[in-house]
Amino acid sequence: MTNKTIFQKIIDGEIPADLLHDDEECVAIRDVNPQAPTHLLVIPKKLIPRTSEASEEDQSLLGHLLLVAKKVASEEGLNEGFRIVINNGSAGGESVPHLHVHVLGGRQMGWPPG
Ligand code: DGP
Repeated sequence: MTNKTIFQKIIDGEIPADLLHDDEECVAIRDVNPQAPTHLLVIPKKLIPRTSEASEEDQSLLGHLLLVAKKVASEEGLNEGFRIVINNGSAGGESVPHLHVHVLGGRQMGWPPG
């Protein structure tokens, strides 16, 4: 398969990555282009391109991603707070068409987000 996303290649072990979390359903890695002192990505192993293409059968998986997000945030010491972001589609700032949860922390977040 030639059109795998970069995340699928990481999940499939074709590209080495430091896995902060790895279970049957998802992995967590550090973002290569961090937007905060700590910037993690929680990525489902199932290829769901984006939230708008998730279905009812993904309900448990989507909840699991948030639980893993808070676990890795805690492990990274983000005790003062953190932000979870899921970009959806081009206007939402999505660049990799494989659903992923951003976990950002280590600085004060602003609102509204850009
Ligand atoms: P988004 O714009 O929401 O689709 O976020 C994609 C993120 O993926 C972006 O913050 C940069 C990150 N990224 C892209 N390629 C790689 C990679 O090869 N390794 C890692 N660790 N992160 C990547």
